[in-house]
Amino acid sequence: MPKKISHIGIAVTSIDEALPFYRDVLGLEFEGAEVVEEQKVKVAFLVIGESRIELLEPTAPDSPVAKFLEKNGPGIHHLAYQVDGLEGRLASLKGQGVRLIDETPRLGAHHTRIAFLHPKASGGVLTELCEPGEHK
Ligand code: CMX
Repeated sequence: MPKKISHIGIAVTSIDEALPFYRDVLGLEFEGAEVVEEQKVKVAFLVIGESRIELLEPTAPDSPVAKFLEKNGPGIHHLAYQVDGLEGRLASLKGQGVRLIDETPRLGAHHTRIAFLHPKASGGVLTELCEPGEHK
């Protein structure tokens, strides 16, 4: 079983413009921001219980988040579940015929290893599985 909701990803055009709502209006703890080169996004994390809100700002015109914003505007982009044994889970999902975007994990924020399932395989919700690395 997945262990918990790791985070909810929200696509924004500008983290600087979106952050005050989450940090100052809702009062969530701002944990920090970083660029995830491999995903062509800048991310900012806000802590909520055991989970996080992840604001996603594209860093390049060909970022997946840029395409999402163009099509849908800002809003909920993906749901991420924390799991153990990410490679094994991906192999098992593949064996069940689930359409994967990433058959092997990629590097995400916070030294986390991540992999996405295709939204067409999960009822229209882009789904991420993630497993914290040794630094988290
Ligand atoms: N949630 C739900 N559906 C989505 C979606 C999303 N975030 N993004 C795309 N889709 C849907 C589209 O609406 C479209 O559906 P229709 O065919 O019914 O119109 C379909 O998926 C194809 O979408 P597209 O706009 O043509 O875009 P692509 O196929 O080029 O890419 C996807 C879509 C999901 C494969 C791509 O965005 C991807 O690989 N995402 C995973 C990586 C990622 O999102 N990284 C950013 C976050 C990184 C992080 O959190 O660190």
